[in-house]
Order: sequence, then structure tokens, then C-alpha cells
Amino acid sequence: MKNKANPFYTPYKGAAGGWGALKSTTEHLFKSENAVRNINTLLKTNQPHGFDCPGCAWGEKHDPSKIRFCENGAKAVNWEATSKKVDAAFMKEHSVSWLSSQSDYFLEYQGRLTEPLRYNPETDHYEAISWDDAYTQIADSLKSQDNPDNVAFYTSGRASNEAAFLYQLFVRAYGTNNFPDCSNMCHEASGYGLTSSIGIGKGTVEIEDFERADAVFVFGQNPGTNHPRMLETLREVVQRGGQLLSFNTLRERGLERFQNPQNPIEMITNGSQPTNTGYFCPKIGGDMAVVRGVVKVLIEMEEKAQKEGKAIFDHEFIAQHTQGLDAYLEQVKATSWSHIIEQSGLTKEDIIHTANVYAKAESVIITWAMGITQHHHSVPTIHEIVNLLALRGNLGKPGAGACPVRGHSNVQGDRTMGINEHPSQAFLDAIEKRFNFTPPQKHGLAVVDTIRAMRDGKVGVFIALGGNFASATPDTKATEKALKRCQLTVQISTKLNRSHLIMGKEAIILPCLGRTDVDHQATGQQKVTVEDSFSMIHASGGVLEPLSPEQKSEPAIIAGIAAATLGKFPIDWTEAVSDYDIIRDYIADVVPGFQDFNQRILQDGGFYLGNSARERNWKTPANKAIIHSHALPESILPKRAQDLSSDKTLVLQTLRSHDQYNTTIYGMNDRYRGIKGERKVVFINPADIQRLGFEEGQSITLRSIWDDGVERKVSGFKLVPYSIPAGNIAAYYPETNPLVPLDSLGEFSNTPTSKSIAIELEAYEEENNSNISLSVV
Ligand SMILES: Nc1nc2c(c(=O)[nH]1)N[C@H]1C(S)=C(S)[C@@H](COP(=O)(O)OP(=O)(O)OC[C@H]3O[C@@H](n4cnc5c(=O)[nH]c(N)nc54)[C@H](O)[C@@H]3O)O[C@H]1N2
Ligand SMILES: Nc1nc2c(c(=O)[nH]1)N[C@H]1C(S)=C(S)[C@@H](COP(=O)(O)OP(=O)(O)OC[C@H]3O[C@@H](n4cnc5c(=O)[nH]c(N)nc54)[C@H](O)[C@@H]3O)O[C@H]1N2
Ligand SMILES: [Mo]
Repeated sequence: MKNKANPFYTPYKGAAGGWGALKSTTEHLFKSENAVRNINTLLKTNQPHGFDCPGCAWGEKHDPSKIRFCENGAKAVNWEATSKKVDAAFMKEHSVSWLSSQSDYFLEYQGRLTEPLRYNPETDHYEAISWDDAYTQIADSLKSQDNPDNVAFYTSGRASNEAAFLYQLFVRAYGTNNFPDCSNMCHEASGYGLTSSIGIGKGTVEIEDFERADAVFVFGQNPGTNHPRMLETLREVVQRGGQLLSFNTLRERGLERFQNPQNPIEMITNGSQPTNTGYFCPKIGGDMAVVRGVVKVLIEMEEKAQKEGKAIFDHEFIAQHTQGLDAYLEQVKATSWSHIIEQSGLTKEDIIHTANVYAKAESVIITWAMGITQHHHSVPTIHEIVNLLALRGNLGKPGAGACPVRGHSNVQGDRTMGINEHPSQAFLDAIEKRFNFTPPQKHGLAVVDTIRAMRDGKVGVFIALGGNFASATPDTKATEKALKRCQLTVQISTKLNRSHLIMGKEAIILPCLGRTDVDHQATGQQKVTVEDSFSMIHASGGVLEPLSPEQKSEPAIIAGIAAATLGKFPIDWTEAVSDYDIIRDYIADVVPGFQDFNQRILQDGGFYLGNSARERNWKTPANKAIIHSHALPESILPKRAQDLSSDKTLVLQTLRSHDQYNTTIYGMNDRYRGIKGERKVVFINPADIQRLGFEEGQSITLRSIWDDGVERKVSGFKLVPYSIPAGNIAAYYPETNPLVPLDSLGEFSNTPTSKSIAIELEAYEEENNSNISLSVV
């Protein structure tokens, strides 16, 4: 029966995956208007001689017999492999003002960018420009700066290792470390938290460890949508009798049951398997309190065990490999149960159960994603997770470890290649040694600092290697204003998006090849390489002929800009892109772990980069794993919001629907959450609807609470009663980005707090919806 208040909402009863996924894959195939070509393309996804899926950064076990894509990987491939084109003729038809009034979905749906374009303010249209003229204009602008720090160079995590290495070399040779990148909004807290505790900012597990783990804890992650290939791994853990505990503020279907679309018997019998052995719904931001509670129970268990001459803690590991445990245990003891229970939103029984599962398991893996990393206290939370692992030596032993599950398919590799606004001295020294110039030593700007610098007139040129800066960043209005202050904005992109319309006085679009496209250079067809969440490096080669000869590869575009700006300094750019083996040889000389790079990528399945913490080699100043102690925060809201909060204040998390890839909207459905044909929804606890005097389906305005007097609101969202803790709400990103205050940042990570925003709701009258702030952002 249709729900009258919310006709777009019908709770979803099935398992994740299964026929729904297959049906959706097929629908998206046909929507791409390229079905046959794309079926062939899909079969080459993640195969030894195909391309790396441009979807997520989950890794694959090496098994060439398996088909290796998922529903959402298929959407990502289809979306890229369309035959529709956005060229000068398209731009002649549509002015920038008109395009600006269209939705993000419309913009990307118009097809692949196939021609370099330059904005003409007199006509308000983008017009064709030759590659040479584009390079010259960009180079002139770069050369005319009195300080290279006036320029910021953004990277989104799809760029290959080769593109990323060349880009950072060019930017450093030009003279700045201004490398804002999508990591700053994503797993920055993981990188910071892990580096400061175990001496390396990457996960310590390999995919095979999941086969040996006695228990896996999944925190703040929705793999059913964002890492669907992970579901198979999770249910294998459950099937072989392992423990799998999920911690998520929402009941996400993928974390409950999974029907494998690649298992014929399951599909025919419509069977499915559980993906957990325990499911807990903490409050938003309550995970640090959960872990602290678990450690508090473990301390009691340890004290009891000791009396019996036994032990719960791994004392040998602690003594040999850690520093700071005593202070931490004191900190835990000093934290009250009432604080833990109130902040976590779980019961003491839930926490005791978790502690028992942890203590019984010989090996435990903890995975996490954005539900952990986008809070004010994300770094302390990650430290707390590492501390829990350390207590029983669950670092650097088989079947155990820390596993931040990355987002973009090569975001981890980009960092390895030096896309980093605060590079290590060792990396800078290696660049200096290999290329005979001194790279800039001063650290550069991350995303939020870049927006501030644009706002303050300190950055006037913005160059983006992929992504959608205008939509992905917080505080949309402030960001747009900042971008518009720029003298020049350059976007190297595959598809049209908001960032091409919110631009500087001069604007250039450079159309590039994607993962699925064949990349022809002077010496022949090229491959690139990427790194997954398990530090596996493998090659990726496109399989589709490019739509237009005017599209260039990312390395070729970077080389073009670099040669126009720097000539042959410090390398011959044209030669380097004639054969990517040359770029890989440079990488081998500079980046640790890449020796014999060109030979090692020939191995099927690629090679493992290694992880020092996995070897129990702690690259910290003390040469030990550092056990950090933080006080449990008083409130999960940043202080500046807390002071203005009342009992009407709700905590908003912004998340992804099943039909989107970050700012790319593939469709208007969110199947597993029961939403069809609508994105402007707010998931809210039914008790809160009642308490605040609203009704189901009512249209509301969300207003964020912050102390700088700026009004931040979005309107016309419908209330959907949902299983979410009281006091918490959820809504989709990027529509809600105007609500995230620019200054609301994670401690240490400076990541926008996209998962904990203080909000108040107001009734919204549909009649005067002329200013729905979203359609015309
Ligand atoms: N199809 C598809 N795949 C993707 C992406 C995509 O947009 N679409 N994006 C890619 C990128 S860049 C990334 S970073 C990843 C993102 O992958 P996820 O981190 O899974 O992405 P989100 O949608 O932000 O989901 C956050 C999850 O954490 C839960 N959560 C939120 N706050 C809390 C909290 O405080 N505590 C707990 N315990 N849970 C919480 C939410 O309910 C939700 O299930 O996916 C990557 N893969
Ligand atoms: N409120 C809120 N904000 C968030 C988040 C959140 O959870 N909530 N999540 C954050 C996270 S985790 C991330 S990673 C960022 C994402 O931020 P970005 O990485 O900047 O955004 P995307 O939407 O992934 O970028 C999509 C665009 O990339 C371009 N593109 C796609 N493939 C390629 C390619 O192969 N090469 C090139 N050059 N361009 C390509 C296309 O033009 C497409 O329009 O957003 C962050 N913002
Ligand atoms: Mo991300």
C-alpha cells in the first residue's frame, strides 16, 4: 500500500544484493544507451588484463575465474562509458546561467566532455579552445603569480599513480605544496590517527586476513551501497562461524542480509545469508564511547583473570610494542559509565557483549569509514580503536588489524605518490635527490584552508585534477563565493558538473580519459596503476576507444600544462608521457617500496606494498605503538554549536544514497532504505517527529546552528520516520552541504564534520518555495 504522507517511501524487505541488484544493473546498462559495449566492458572490470573498477577502493582476491564487479561498480562503469557528448556544440546551445539552474543529475547525464572549452563572459557560454591555447593561457597565469602559493592544485581520488606522481612533481617544481585533496574531507582522520599511533597511515590488514579473523567489527560504514564487494567477505566470516558485529546509527540492509547475485543457487531459491552476528545502533558520534566502554569491561575482566593467574590482555605485546598504556587505562577508569551510556546510546549489556566477543577472539579486525572519520573527535575515536586492538595484540598478527575502508578507487595511491599538503621531509629529500631541485619546504593548504584563502584573496588560481570541488566541499554558499573570487579556475574532468559553472573570472575545462578508456601515447597503448585499501598495487588498462581524439589522458594534460609553464624543467614532460614506464621508473627512484616497479606490475594481481605496522615495526618517535589517551568529549558537537544548542537541537549526519557516487547522482532511488524518486528527505526517529510537533511527510527547513551569525539552511525536505536514535537525523549529501559550517572541523584532521552537524527543524510552507536553496546553488 502507498504511504500517503510519503508516497516515495516503502520500507525495503529483501536482502541486499540479489535480484534487486541484478535488475538495477540491467536498468543502468540500458540507460547508458550503450548496452552491448558496456556488458563487454563490465566483464573486464578488475580482471588481470582489464581496468580497475572506478567505483570504490575495496580490494580483490586474486582469482581470475571470478566475475568481479558489483551493482554499484556497474553503475560507475556505465556512467563513464556513455556515448553522449558534451562539446562546443552542446555549450553553444546552453548558456552557463541556464546550465546553473539544472540539477547535478542533469549536468552529469549530458555525457562525456569531449573538447577543451573556455568560458566567454561576454556570451555566457563555454566555447571551443585548442589544447595549445589552453595550455598557454594556464601557463601565463601561473607564471604571472608573484608567489606560487597563490595557486591551489586539487586532486580527487580517481587519479592514477602515474598522473598523481607527475602532478605533484610539476606542482612542486612550480613551487608550492598547496595540494588540497578529497582525502581532506574523507579519511584524513584515519591517516592522522594511524600515523600518530602505529607510524603508518594505512590499514594493516590484507584481504586474506578476513578469512582468518575470529571476529570482525564494522564501524560507521555502509558497504551494501559503498563497498558492495565487501558484503561477500562479511558473510563468509559469518558462514564459517566467525563473529561479525556491526555498529551503525542506522539499520543498513547490507549489514543485515546479503544475496549474492553471482551465486546461481541463491538467486534461484531467493535465499540470502546474514552479514552479522550482532547489530548495534549507537548514537551519531557515540563510537568512541562504545569502545571506551568495551575497554572498561576488559579492564574488569583482566583484574578478575589476574586473580586466577590468567590474563585477558596480551602483556607481552603491550610490554614489547606499546607506550602509554597505563595513562590510558587510568583515563578509561576515570570515565563514568553514565557518560559512556549516555554518549554511546547503547546499553551496558550491549557493551559487555561486545567486550566478551572481543576477549574470546584470538584475532580481531576492525573496519571503519565515514561514520567514524567525519566528526569533531574522529582522531580520538581512531586512537581509541587502535588502543582496543593493541590490548590483545591485534596489530600485526594474522587475521587481525585496523582496516579503514577507503573511498575513491585510488585515493590511497595518490597519497603514496605525494599528493599531500604536508609531505614528509623524507619524501621532499627524495624528490630533491632525484630531480636536482629543492622542492618547497613550507607546508601547503588543505581543502578548507584553500577555501579560506580564496575567500581572503590569497589564492587566485585553482586547478582541479578531477572531482567536483564546488559540491563536495562544506558551506556551499561560502565556497561558491570563494571560487568566484578566483582569477582562473581549471577543471580536468570526464563529466560536466557544478564546478564547471561556479568558476573564476576565467574558466577552462580540459576533457580527460577515464579508467575505462584506451590510452594511446607515442609509444603505444598505456596502462596505469592504482593502490587499493589493502596496499595492493595493480595495473589498469582501458578497454574502450575514446569517444573523441580531443580527449587526453590525465598524465598527458599535466605534461602539457607543465611543459608550457616550466619548459623541460625538471624533466622532459613530453618524453615522460610518451611511455608511462618512464614515469614508473621515476616513481621507483623516489617512492619507497616501488623498486622494479615496471617488472612487478606484470604479475597477475599486482604486488603488495607492505605495511610497517603489520611487521610490528612502529615508525613513531618512540619506535613503539603509541597508546593515546583522550578524555571522552563532553558533547559530540563542536563547542561553537554546543553553546547555542537547546533540547530542539538534532544531530545531522549527511550520507550517500544507493544511487549516487559522491556528487554524481545516478538516479533518485535509495533502494535499501525504501526511498523511490526523491532525494530531499530527512530520516528521523518517530518520537522526535512527535516531540517537535511535526507530522510524517511534512515539508521542513533544516537550519544549522553555529555562532558566526551566518544563516545556513535548506528547505523543502520531507520527514521520513525511520529507525535512527532519538536526537539524530540523516539526509543526503551533497544537497545538505550548505549546512556544514566551514569552520566546523575535526580536531587534528581538519575534516569538515559532515557527520555531526547541529540542526534545528522548522515547518516549511511549500507555497513560497521560490527560494529552494538547492536547485540554484
Ligand atoms: N556506490 C558508491 N560507492 C562509493 C561512494 C559513493 O558515493 N557511491 N563513495 C566512495 C567514497 S569517496 C567513500 S569515502 C566511501 C564512503 O563509504 P561510507 O562511509 O559507507 O559512506 P556514507 O554514505 O557516508 O555512510 C556512512 C555510514 O556510517 C553510518 N554512520 C554515520 N554516522 C555514524 C556514527 O557516528 N557512528 C556509526 N557507528 N555509524 C555512523 C551511516 O548510517 C552510514 O551507514 O564510499 C566509496 N564508495
Ligand atoms: N556533506 C558531505 N560532504 C562530503 C562527504 C560527506 O559524506 N558528506 N564526503 C566527502 C568525501 S568522503 C569525498 S571523497 C569527497 C568527494 O569529492 P570529489 O572527489 O571532489 O567529488 P566526486 O563527486 O567524486 O567527483 C565527481 C567528478 O569527478 C570527475 N571525474 C570522474 N572520473 C574522473 C576521472 O577519471 N578523471 C578526472 N579527471 N575526473 C573524473 C567527474 O567530472 C565528476 O563530475 O566529498 C566529501 N564531501
Ligand atoms: Mo571519500
